Amino acid sequence: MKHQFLALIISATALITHAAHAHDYKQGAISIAHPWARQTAPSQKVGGSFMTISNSAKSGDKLLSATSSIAEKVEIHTMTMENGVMKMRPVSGGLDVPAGGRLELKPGSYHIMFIGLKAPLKLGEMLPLTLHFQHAGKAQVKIKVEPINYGSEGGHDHH
Ligand SMILES: [Cu+2]
Repeated sequence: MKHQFLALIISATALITHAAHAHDYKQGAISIAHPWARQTAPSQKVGGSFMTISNSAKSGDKLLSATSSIAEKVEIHTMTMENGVMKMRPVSGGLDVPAGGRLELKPGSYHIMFIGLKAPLKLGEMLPLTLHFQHAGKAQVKIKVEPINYGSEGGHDHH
């Protein structure tokens, strides 16, 4: 009984904390929830960004590409297992955002990759990113820079 009560308090606190720093964007039928990136070391020239993209339309959409002024190049990456090693590579043809469904960009899976960062990503910064959708068009979002261990589940080894 006591444990249940404690669990309730903890999950309520987690909800409030999440709501407090969540930020969401909308473009047509597409919603983008809490786009974020991990802070980077000064010598680090690459970084990844993650978010949840939902589609309230009756037909599917596609995330075709992304652009940002913070890096020389922005790519959409997938991670695959090759000979027991996780490797990432650019996706071809974009990523599906199913009708009434969602696309999750998260560590160890699909992500937006910044190649040739012009400056280190600093904790708390809000950085510009434009997402290009096949049907919804361009969505301008701000990526929030989170701590290095944020959203951690398995390493994301950047080459
Ligand atoms: Cu990558």
